[in-house]
Amino acid sequence: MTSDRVSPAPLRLHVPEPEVRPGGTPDFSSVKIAPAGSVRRPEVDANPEDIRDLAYSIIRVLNRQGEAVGPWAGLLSDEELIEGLRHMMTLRTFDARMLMAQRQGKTSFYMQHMGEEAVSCAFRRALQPTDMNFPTYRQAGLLIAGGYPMVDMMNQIFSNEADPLKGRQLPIMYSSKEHGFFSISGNLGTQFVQAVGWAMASAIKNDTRIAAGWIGDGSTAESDFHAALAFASTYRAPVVLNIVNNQWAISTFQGIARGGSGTFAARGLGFGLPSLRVDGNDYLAVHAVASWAAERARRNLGPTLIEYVTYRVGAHSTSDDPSAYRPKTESDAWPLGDPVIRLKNHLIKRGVWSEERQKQTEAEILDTVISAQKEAERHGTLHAGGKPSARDMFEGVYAEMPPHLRRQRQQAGV
Ligand SMILES: Cc1ncc(C[n+]2csc(CCOP(=O)(O)OP(=O)(O)O)c2C)c(N)n1
Ligand SMILES: [Mg+2]
Repeated sequence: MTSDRVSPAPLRLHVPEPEVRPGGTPDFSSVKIAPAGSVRRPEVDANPEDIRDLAYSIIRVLNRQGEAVGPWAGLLSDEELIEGLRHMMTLRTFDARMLMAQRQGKTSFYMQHMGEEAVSCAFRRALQPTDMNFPTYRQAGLLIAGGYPMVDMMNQIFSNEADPLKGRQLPIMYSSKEHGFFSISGNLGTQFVQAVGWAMASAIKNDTRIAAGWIGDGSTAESDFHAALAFASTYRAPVVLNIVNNQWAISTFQGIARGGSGTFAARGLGFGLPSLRVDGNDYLAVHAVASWAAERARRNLGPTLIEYVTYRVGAHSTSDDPSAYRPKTESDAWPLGDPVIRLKNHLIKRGVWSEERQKQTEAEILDTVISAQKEAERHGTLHAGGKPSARDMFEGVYAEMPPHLRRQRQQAGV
């Protein structure tokens, strides 16, 4: 008889809390980090069932002494690594200049990559130029490392007369089919399903191109993330599914979206996907794991889920102030270090680089970025100079313009 029972305690929810708040001492002691070189490298055709442990560790190549160690090391030549360092440094300089341009009112908005440069720069090297990325707003390294002209990126940021997207996208939401960079969508999560759909289409057409989907830790809470995994798993789509866990989703710490799964990579296990976790601040590790996954996709062995463990050092965007929600020194305490410094130290250790060459290269890159900026500014900035024509609004949407738009265009006199 239910009426005799003691009434149960009221129900309540569990709301995860970040360990430290502003004013507190940063603490990453709960981040378990496997020693560099300690995680095995399975064969590319490994059965996902046999490598479930890789979702709970962290694949790392560069150790604290700057040496490349273990089974994931040794894929890139000295020249390729130096080029990789240059890409990351270029992205960092590009960010610094564009952040300043935003403060000067030359663009309305900017988002930087500080701390996460290795992820997109090293990933790009693992793909073929004809493969297709479905990026978020924090993977401009795909363009920089893919040789996309910086001037075109800046023209887009300034929404000027030479903006390849004609002012139709928010600044930094680039798009370039030729460079395998699908138009960025501000609606989080959508890139993941589209990447899987594109990969399925590629297989249906008997093509050889693979796709890469990109999502942030916070955005994995979107339904699209789970729908993408279901389709990728069922049809074994030729796609690499990338989760960039930079610890924060604007002001929300990663514990909210991660839930009870332990790691973001572990989400893939329920879908039977090979799920790997990698040190996102280690250029060599990112490249090695991305190459493993790309080969798997290309050999028709199906999708791979990769979690990049990294840290968003800067603000979420120019509209954000992180001091409101995390200690100011938190990034200094991040245990995986800085991707640029780590690769630099590795190259010095290899005897192919020096602090002096680093300084020279920094100066060279700054010159290149400044001249690109000067060229872009000649085409206009947010409040000065040339703008895309109002006529552009009507172009490139319909093969045949409907009568009501033709009338509107006539009325506008463009
Ligand atoms: C569907 C949707 N919901 C909310 C937003 C607002 N929003 C923009 S960025 C962001 C945080 C995303 O965090 P994360 O996925 O971790 O990516 P990160 O910015 O850290 O790279 C939010 C909530 C959005 N753009 N789209
Ligand atoms: Mg995030």
